[in-house]
Order: sequence, then structure tokens, then C-alpha cells
Amino acid sequence: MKKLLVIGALFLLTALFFSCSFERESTDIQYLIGVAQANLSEPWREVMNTEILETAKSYPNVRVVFANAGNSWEKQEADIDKLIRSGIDLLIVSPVESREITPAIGRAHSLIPVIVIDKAIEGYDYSLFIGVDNFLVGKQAGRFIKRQAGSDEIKVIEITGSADSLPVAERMHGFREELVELENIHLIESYSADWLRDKAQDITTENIDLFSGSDVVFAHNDAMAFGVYRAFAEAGINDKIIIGIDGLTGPEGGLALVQAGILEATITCPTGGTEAVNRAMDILSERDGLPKKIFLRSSLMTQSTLKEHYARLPRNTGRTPEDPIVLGFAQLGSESTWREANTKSIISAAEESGITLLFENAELNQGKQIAAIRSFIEAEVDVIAFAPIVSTGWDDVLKEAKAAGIPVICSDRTVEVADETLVTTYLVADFIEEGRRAAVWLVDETRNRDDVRIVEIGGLVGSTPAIDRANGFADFIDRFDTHQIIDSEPGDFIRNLGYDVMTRFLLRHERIDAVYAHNDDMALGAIRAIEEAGLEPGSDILIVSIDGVKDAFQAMKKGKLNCTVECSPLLGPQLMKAVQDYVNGEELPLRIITEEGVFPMEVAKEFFSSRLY
Ligand code: GYE
Repeated sequence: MKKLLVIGALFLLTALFFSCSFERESTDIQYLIGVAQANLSEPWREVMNTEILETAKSYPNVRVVFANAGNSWEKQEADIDKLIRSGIDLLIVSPVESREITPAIGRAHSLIPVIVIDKAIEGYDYSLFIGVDNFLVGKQAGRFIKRQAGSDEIKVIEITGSADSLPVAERMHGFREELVELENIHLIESYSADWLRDKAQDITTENIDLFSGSDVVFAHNDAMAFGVYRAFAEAGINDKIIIGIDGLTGPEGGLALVQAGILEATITCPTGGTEAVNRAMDILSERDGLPKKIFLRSSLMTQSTLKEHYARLPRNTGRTPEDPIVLGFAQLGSESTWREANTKSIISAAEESGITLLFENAELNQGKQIAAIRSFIEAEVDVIAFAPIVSTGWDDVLKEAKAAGIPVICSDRTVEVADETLVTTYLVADFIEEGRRAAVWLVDETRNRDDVRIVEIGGLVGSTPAIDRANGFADFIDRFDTHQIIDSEPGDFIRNLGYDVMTRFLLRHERIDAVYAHNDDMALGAIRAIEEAGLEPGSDILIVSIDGVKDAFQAMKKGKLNCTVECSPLLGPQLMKAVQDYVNGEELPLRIITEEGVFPMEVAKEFFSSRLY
């Protein structure tokens, strides 16, 4: 309690809380960062503010001003406008409600960079999103209860945060998805206690008969979990399993509650305050290769993992700044223009950052890629990174890397592994969103037609871009009975195979209105086939593809390709930043999602010269 009071006083002293008017001109501040906070009634948000303040202190001439919306989105909208008027250089906003505050954030983003933290908003009208994957957090809680239950019959009660909040919906979804097939685990009731300890305590006391008949209580934050514990203690009940979320430090923080055996487990939910300020400085100093989304890592904490957790802190790498950093990178092949640009970006970024790079190219052979990773383990590199050719078959070699204490970063594509801790970070694009964007463009472009016949040239079977781009596209197209995917074949992201597949489609189908290709190279192959068939690519048959390579812009300038959805291969700088951050002892986020755009042919001329790959 005393420490919180000190933090509070510190907070008031050092941060110009936004009640008083603030004239920028009167100080020699280099950067003024505005923070629009949702409320100050949750301990988690106080920790976020403190992290923001503490981190900002490590940058000279940076000042932070806070506004507290008191859980009212109307107030938050006014706060954002006021912060803008006070001359801030960048806004950090933790939304009260996602949908309602989206327009105000869009307005701010048209003027200055905006970092959205904690709750995602609709669309992409912001600079960067930072938060945990709440769906995964719900799954982690479900998995823990599954392990605890084994085959025993158990009854579970859930206590959620504010009913209409996005994190609650995602946690409930992940939790239920994990338990749905199990007949021995029964979710008997779910209450909302608005993230508040005392409200959870009251609910438990008011329904003590039901709670005393349960075996497990899952609360969406540690404060509420502690409230349940207090109600049980009052009723003399001490045989229930209680789990929470947040895992904050401090006397009433989740880590201490687990340590004391009050909670059986908690799932850490980093606030993102530190990350937000560090990334804000990257944005303000216009650093290269900035991501669009950062998902922070959430980890299950029980008494035993806590011991490991503390044993790992501070992660003493035993390195001196002089020690060269050695990165082993296992590339999957050279199948496309995109891939060649990706390889170049990684090699040049390693050179620029003075990182020693061991580079292997598996030429589209998974066995070779696994062998390359094994050779990096033997070479005792500091970090391993690879672009997984397909999504499965990596558990064994990744277990070997973990056993050797070498972190693994997945670059550009993801993997499916049983243990999510086998991969330290994913530096990837949002392939589902790319597929959705291609479909949105096509439906819009053909909105006056009522029978659009689409063929799809898919990527390498089993690879995440092929799986997700197909789903993202089909999920949107399926909403319109005017549009139909009449045929689909894989072209493995290779230009000539795109040509072969399109040639077959043209022989099989009398009328084709549009081609959806999972990458530009295959689309360029398809263009050749369409021309050979005596048709006009881009007009007789519309073509939309993904990557945004220069050749695609060339084809758009000639009117042969209609639209390309960007997927940046220039991952080198971000990968090297992640490697350096890790070696410097920082905890890396779970997922870093790259920034991307959509380029219809109308803008091809304008952007052609600025294309870097
Ligand atoms: O779209 C394609 C390449 O994995 C995102 O692989 C990458 C894809 C890219 O062959 O051109």
C-alpha cells in the first residue's frame, strides 16, 4: 500500500496530469508525448502509467502528459482533442471502448503518430498497436485447467472483466475453445465483476453456495481472483483452485499471490507501457522498418514456473559489448522476387548492425532447413532465425534449440508447435488480412456485376501464407453470392508455375472474370498465359495479387495487373533489432506484425519509383 502511495505521489509530481493547461512553447522539450488513459481504477493501468513514466525518464527532453477518461469514451474523445491542441508530438491511447473511440483516433492519426495500447480498435488507422493476444491468454487458462483436471469431473466458475470489452470477449472465446471438447469440465457460471476486487468478492459471497460447489474459479484478472479468495477465506473455504491474469509484481500483484499459494496460477499480461515509449521514440526518430502490431508474450505462472522465472532474471548473458553477436538464418529458398529481396534485406541488415550472419538456403527442402538449424545449434550461435517453408514438422529440432538455450525467431512465416515457448518471437505479416484486403478490392471493383467467376492460384501447400491468404480471401468472398471461386490450384509462389496453372484454368473454364494469385510472381506468370490465349489481362480478366514487388507495379502501369496487396520482404532491420534486444537481455514480444498497404493500378505510376523491392 505504502509503495502504491509513493508511486501515486511520484506520478503526480513528475507527470503533468492534464488538469492544468500546458503551454509547450514555454519549455525546451524535444518531444511531448500525450497519454489518453482509460481509467485509473485498475492496478494494471497504474503499472502501465508508471512504466511509461519510468521509461520516458531514460530519454532526455521527453515529457509525458496524461489524461484520465474515468472509463467514459466521450471524455476520452475530448481528452484526445485537448492533448492534440496542447501540441503533443505523439499520442499513446489505451481505449475505453474500441469501436466508439476509433473515429477520434483516426482524426488524431491524420495529424500525428498514434500508438494504440491494450485494446485493438477497428481498421488500421493508427501507427502501431501494442497488446497481448487475449485469445491466447484465454487458451492458456483453459489449458492449465485441463492439465489440472486430467480425467476428473470438475466444475468451473468464470469471473470476467467489463462485459462489453474486447479483451473479455477474446479471453472468453479462447477459454471456451480450449474446453469445448471436454465432457469432464463443466463451466457452470460466468459473472462480470468489471475488473474490480471488491465486486468479485461480493459476487462470490452472494453466491457462496454455488461457489462452494465449484472446483475451480477462473478470474480475468488477479485483483478479482484475490477478491474471490477473500470471500472464500471469510466463509472458511480453502480447497478451491483460483487462477487469475496479469501477473503484476508488488504485494497484491499476481506473482506474490501465486508465491503465497493464494492463487494456483496467473497468466502474465504485460501492460506494454515500456514498449510503447521505446517504440514511440523509434517512430519520432523515424527509425527504419517499424512494425504495425506488437503482441506481447503472456506466460503461465505457477509456483514452479515462478522459480524458473526468477532464476532467469536478470537474464545474464555473460556477454561483453565486444563479443560479436552470431545469428544463424535458415532461408527456405529463392522461389520468388519477394524471397530474393528478403534474403538481401537480411544479409545487408546484418552487415549494417555488425551482426555475424551464418546463412543457409534450403532451396525449398524442409529436411535441408532442419539440418541447417541443427548446424547452427552445433555452432552455438546466439540466436537462430528461419523462414519455415511449411507450418508443421518443427517440434523436434526446435526442442533441441531450446535445450541448447538458443532462442528461435520465426521470420515471415509461422509454425504450429505443441509448446508455444519453442518460438521466442514471430516477425510476420498478417496473411489473413492480406487475403481479406484482396477480396475487398475485388468485390468493390466488381460491385455492379452479379456473377463474378474467380480462379485462385495458391501458394505452397502447407505454408502459412498459402493457408491464411486462402482463408482471408474466401471468408470475405463467401459473404457475396454474386462472387464465386470456381477453381483453385497451387503454384508454389513460382512464376512459371503460375503460368502453367493459368493455362490449365483457361482450358478448363469458358469464362473467367478474375484471378486471385497468392503472390505477384504467379500473377505475372498468369498474365503471360492470358495473353497467349488472346485475352487482355487487366481488362478481360481482372488480376489481384500479393507482395507489391516492382515488377507488379510495372505490370500495373501497363494495365495488365489491377491491384497488389503489399507484403514487405524487408524484414532485415526489424530482425536485427530483435536479435540485439534479446542479446541485451530484453524480453521479446510474442509477435511483431509488419506494416502494409494496398496498391490499385491507379496509383502504380505514383509509387513506382519509391518501391524498394
Ligand atoms: O508472398 C512469396 C514468397 O512467405 C510471405 O513467400 C512469403 C511469401 C511471399 O515466395 O512471394
